[in-house]
Amino acid sequence: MCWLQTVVICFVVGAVVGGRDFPPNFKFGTATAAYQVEGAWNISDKSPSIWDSYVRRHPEKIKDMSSGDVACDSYNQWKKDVEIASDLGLDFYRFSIAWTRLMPSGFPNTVSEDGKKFYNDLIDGLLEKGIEPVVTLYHWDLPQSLQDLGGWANPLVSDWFADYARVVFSLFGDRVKTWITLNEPLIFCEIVYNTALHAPGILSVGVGNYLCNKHAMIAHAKAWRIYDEEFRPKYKGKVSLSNQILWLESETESDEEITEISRQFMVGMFSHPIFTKEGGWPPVIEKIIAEKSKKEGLSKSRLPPFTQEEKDFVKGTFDFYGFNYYTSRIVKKAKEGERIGPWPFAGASDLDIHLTVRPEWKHAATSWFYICPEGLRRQLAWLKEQYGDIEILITENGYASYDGGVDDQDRVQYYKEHLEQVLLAIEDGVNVSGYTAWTLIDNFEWSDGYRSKFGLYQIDFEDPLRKRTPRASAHYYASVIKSRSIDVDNKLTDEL
Ligand code: PNW
Repeated sequence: MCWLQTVVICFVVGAVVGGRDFPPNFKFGTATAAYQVEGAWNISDKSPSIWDSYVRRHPEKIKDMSSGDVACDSYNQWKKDVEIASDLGLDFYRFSIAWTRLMPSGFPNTVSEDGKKFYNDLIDGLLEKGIEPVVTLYHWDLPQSLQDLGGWANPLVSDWFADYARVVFSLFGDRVKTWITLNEPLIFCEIVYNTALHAPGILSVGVGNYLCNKHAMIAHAKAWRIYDEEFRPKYKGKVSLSNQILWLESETESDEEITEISRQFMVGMFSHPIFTKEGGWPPVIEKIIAEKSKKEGLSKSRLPPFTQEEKDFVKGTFDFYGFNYYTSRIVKKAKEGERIGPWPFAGASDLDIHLTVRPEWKHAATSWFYICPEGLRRQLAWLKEQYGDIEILITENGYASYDGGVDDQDRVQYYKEHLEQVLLAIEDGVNVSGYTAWTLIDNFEWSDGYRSKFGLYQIDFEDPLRKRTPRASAHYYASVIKSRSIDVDNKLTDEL
């Protein structure tokens, strides 16, 4: 073989292999959320959250009539969670703090000793194993006492949240360097008030959702500014929020405009106020809702405006972009009387669109889940185009199955295909700094109860100790982390 051939072959092989490897500083993690895993719902001085109340008032809203009362019992079994996180070789573990466990009255006049100890132990346990704690302040479990005062529809919620954030930063900020203020306002505002399918189960279509959206943006900004002024100088951490995004694609070229408007609706609503120079709602969305509200005979838009002062206060309150990705949709203009299509969609009522999926996208084990790995890369490119070259941390991505077995090759496939898209996005020049698998262990999947499973580890929910068993996907993910490459064995072995 002549030298030129050798060089060409080496170059091609190098490019292919290189393209399958993650950059050396890329971080891998898994995520959970307090209500989904902790259990111990009424232990010690913990007060009820909106989910504790919701599953009692509306057991019929949960497919298997279950609750998170015990869940994975992580409140008692947290050492096992740390152990398996360490077995996987995780760089970080993302979990959330239950506001009602740490501050039972919802206000900073009560800080629970038990709550403090639980999160201190968990954080220290992770650090001892060399795993970085990534902490979410709010993953949907508002204190019921604050819900009784209006919850996310009351503008005061941003002060309640800010007070809570200050307590959390002051207790754990010395050891936690990456913070997520809010998980998916799209879901806990838009979906909740437009469908009442999650706690608190209040239906207020086109009104409650927008109040919540605005208050969530202000709450996030207050928390970020508190961190920035009072904690960043000594702790030097990073704070952002996590947005859940369905990649939206147009069916035909003529639907491109409405598709872009839909993206602004779904992503822009929770990003434009924070991540753009001008701040505030995406102008196109503000206009649509104002016009609709006027036609409806209202004196003001249902979307509460930001004052200039509020715009300035909210914009720029980020250190990275937190992004949760699961699925995609095709957007078409709705025909007369046509419904929005497969749940969920932000502000469905104000956009006359119909969402579908491509026939080749396989359905996973929950109503809204169709598999489209390419959507992840396209969404990452769109985020860069819209908000600039900012660091993006993928804070969730994972697969739902009904089958709880351990040889979960379909989940392995999902991870492989999505990690491949992350690599391609990095090649495209998007600054993706890390990836989080949802989720470490099977857990309470909100209105699906325990029917759909997302875990790398299977949980035996019949076992009082909630035994954790690694699935093939856990072996695969551990190998990916170890080799920093996606081309690894996906067989079930007894290594973990
Ligand atoms: C996220 N969608 O919710 C949440 O952050 C997790 O608590 C949850 O368990 C996980 O994803 C799986 O559901 C989502 O409609 C809710 O595309 C809805 C969607 C995606 C994620």
